[in-house]
Amino acid sequence: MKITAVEAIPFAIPYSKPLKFASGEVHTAEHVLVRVHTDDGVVGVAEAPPRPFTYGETQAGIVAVIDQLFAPALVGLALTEREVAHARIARTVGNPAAKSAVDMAIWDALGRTLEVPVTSLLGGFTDRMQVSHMLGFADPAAMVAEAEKMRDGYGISVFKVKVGRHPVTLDTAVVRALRDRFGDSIELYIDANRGWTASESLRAMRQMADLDLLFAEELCPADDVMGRRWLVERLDVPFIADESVSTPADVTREVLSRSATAISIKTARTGFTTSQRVHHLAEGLGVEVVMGNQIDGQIGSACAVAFGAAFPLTSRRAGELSNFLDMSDDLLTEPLQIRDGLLRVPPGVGLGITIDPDKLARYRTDRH
Ligand code: MUC
Ligand code: MG
Repeated sequence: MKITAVEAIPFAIPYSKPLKFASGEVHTAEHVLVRVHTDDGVVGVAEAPPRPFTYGETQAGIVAVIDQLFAPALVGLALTEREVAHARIARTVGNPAAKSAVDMAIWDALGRTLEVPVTSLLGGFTDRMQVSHMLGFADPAAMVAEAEKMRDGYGISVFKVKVGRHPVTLDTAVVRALRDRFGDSIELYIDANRGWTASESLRAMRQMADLDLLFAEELCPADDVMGRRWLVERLDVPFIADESVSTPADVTREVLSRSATAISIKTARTGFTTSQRVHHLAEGLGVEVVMGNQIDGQIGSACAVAFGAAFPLTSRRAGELSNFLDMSDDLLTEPLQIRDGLLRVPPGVGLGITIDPDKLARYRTDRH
C-alpha cells in the first residue's frame, strides 16, 4: 500500500463546442493526468484542469509542482496516511487543482487496493445524481437550441446559464427565452463569474423576478465586500459562492459574513479530502450545496459524481456533470453515459474508470 511514484502527464483534447463565460473561455482541455503508483502494482488516477483565470494555475505549472514538490513528499507514504499526505502537500500555498488531482488519485488507488468503490469509502449514500448542464455565452436562440439538444439527447432538465455580460439585458433575454421555450419543465439558475457589479446584479435579478430561478452564483466579486453583502441581503434565492470559496476557511468567512448563502463544491478544486471538510462545514452551517463543474473531462466528472453521490446534501440538487459532452474525445475506455438526465457512478472499485492507453498516447503532449 505504499506510494512508489506520482506521475503528472499533460494532455490536450479539443472541445467540439468551446465554453465561454464572464471570466474566460475554454477551447481545448489542456489538463494533467495524475497517476499514483503503489508497491502492489496498483495505479490510481485523477485529472487536474488548470483554470488560470480563476486560481492562477497553468498546465505546465501543475506538472512542475507535482514533479518537483508533491511527488517527492508523497513517495513512501501508505495510501491510508491520507492526512499526512494532505498536510505535506498543504505546505505549498495555492495550486488547488494540482493538490486535488493528487489527493483523488490516492483515494482511487486506495479503493482499488481495498477493492471497494471510492464513493462507498466517502459515504455511499446513492449511486447516481441528477445532471445540470452549463450553457455558455451565445445568443438566445443558440442557447435555447443547445438546451433542446441536451434535453432531447440526454434527458437533462436543469440548466446553469452563464451570465455576466453587458448590458445585463443580453443575459436576461437568454433566461427569458429559455423559460418561454420550456415553461416549468426545466429548472434554471445563473452564474455571472463575477461579471456584474452588485447593483447590476440586483437590476438583473429584478428583471428576472418572474422567471423562477433556483440560485444565483458569484454574480459580483466577493472582494466587493460591502456590495456583495448588500446584494445577498436583497435576494430571495440562495446566493452560491463558487470561486470565492476555494478553502474551508473561505466557506466560513463568506457564509458567516453573509456574502453567500449556498456553496459550490468542486472536487477539481478541493479533491476528496478537502471536499469532505467543505461538505461537513456546509452541513453544520446549514447552507445548500451544489456539485459544481470546473469544466471537467470524464475523469473529473467521475470524481465529482463519486463525491456528490456519497452524501444526502451533495446529491439533493442536480450536479454540474455534463460539460464533457462538449469535448471531441476523452481518455476513458468506457465513456460516461448520461441517460434520463442522470449520471450513475461508474460501477467498479476505486473510481470505476479505466484509462485507454491508445487515447492517452494520442493526446499526451509530453512525448512526440
Ligand atoms: C463555474 O461554475 O464557474 C468556469 C470557470 C471555472 O473554473 O468553472 C467554470 C464554471
Ligand atoms: Mg461558477
